[in-house]
Amino acid sequence: MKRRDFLLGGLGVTAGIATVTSGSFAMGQMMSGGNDAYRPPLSLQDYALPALDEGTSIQGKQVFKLTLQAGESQLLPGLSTETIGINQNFLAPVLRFKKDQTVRMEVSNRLNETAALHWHGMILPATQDGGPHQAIKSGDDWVAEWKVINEPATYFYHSHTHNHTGEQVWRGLAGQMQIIDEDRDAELGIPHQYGVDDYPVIITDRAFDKSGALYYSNTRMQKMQGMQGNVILVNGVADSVLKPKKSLVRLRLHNASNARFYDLHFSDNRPFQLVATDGGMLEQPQTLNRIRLTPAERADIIVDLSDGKPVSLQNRKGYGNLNTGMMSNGALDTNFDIFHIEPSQAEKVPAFTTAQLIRLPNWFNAQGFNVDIATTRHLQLDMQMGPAMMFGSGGFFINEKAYELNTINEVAKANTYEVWELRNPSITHHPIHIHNTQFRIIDRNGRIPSAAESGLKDTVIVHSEETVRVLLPTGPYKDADNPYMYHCHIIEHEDAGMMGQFTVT
Ligand SMILES: [Cu+2]
Repeated sequence: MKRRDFLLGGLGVTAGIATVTSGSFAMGQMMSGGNDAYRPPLSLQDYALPALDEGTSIQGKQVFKLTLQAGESQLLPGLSTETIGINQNFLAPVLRFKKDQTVRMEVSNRLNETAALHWHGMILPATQDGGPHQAIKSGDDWVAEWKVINEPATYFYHSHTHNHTGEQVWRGLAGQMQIIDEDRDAELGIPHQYGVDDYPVIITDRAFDKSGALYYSNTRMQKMQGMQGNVILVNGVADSVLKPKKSLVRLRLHNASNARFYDLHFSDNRPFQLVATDGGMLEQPQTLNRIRLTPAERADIIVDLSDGKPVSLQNRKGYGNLNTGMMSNGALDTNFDIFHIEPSQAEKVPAFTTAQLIRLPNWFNAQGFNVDIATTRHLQLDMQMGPAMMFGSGGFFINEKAYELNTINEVAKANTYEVWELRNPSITHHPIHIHNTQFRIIDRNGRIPSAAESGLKDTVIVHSEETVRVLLPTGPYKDADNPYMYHCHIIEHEDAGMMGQFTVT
């Protein structure tokens, strides 16, 4: 089936949708500043459900065997692409486990290069975190083990290799983790059956050259806007169609792109319920008809498809670093489809009506803090526009320092609460990720954030000219020697130096 047939053919799609989606055809011709990105005509493919890995129970632990490997993938029709992945040639299985389990990740690096594998969002000992200090040399093995104390939600695992995170993630070293609680989901009426009514939607963008090779550029200009591509993949497949088995589905939206921001909505503007963000559920479902996701952010949404009508998840242009300041790039900042849903065969099930989900920790309210604040840290995100940026090796700083492997920038006390004030005077937006914690956003430029941002988070967008305060628990693990990272999750910014490290003692 050609995409035109899906958009215009006998599926009852209205002309209105076709008008909106026609923007995506223009993407085929667009280029980003000077690269020769290639996008062949694509035809619709089936939604790709990632392999599910729930581990093997061995002596009270959930054991996962993860092999980093290289291979060939067919990402574009008729062309072969060299990629890397985990237990597969491109991207990775979805890892599912439960709170209170001890997980043991046995990682084998069968790539011809050093790699590191980070468990994004997890609260765990620093030596198990998989940051740049836990590099795994080619041919070596590494084991990470921790007791799961995070809340059920959608998480991320990906390369975090010193200076090479961006290109390794781009080539495919990334996947989704899910902490699940099926009993609680059942009580709340939240879809939770993997591949039946609960679907990962891991969104990445990639650029290719005409031979089908992945195109990755590290020029100064590319670093500033981050590496973005003109082919949108969901779970590694472009232009796919999900045919859900039930009429009420949970989509685990996951921005696994290096740098691209998404402003997501459905083609018929239908509402959906946001039930969880990065690190756990919201207190109440939020009814929305659009949601923004910057790199590394996740959102679990519930969508009612009981009308049986096909619908597309789409990006609306106008959000992200491609339209700020001198970065303005109309070619890449455009409307396009993410993927399609065709629910005519879905079994009809009751609508989602739950009003109250959970209670969040009561760390603060409009009157002030309910916990003692051990420290307030001030972190300034800087992009130097002078010679250092254009000709030097750096230009990306936090508090005027580029990342150094052997510098501890901050020291926190275990089992305390801190306020981190993230200030962004630079010309682009920066999604900031802090390891080993799930925080809550206090305010943006002094204003209480939207209800959609009221839950547990590990990544927060700090827009240009914005100051965002977050309240974070430092966690139970003490280690004076081994640090955790905090950094911009536009991975090219991270690799270029917009990262620091802290210990918890
Ligand atoms: Cu950044």
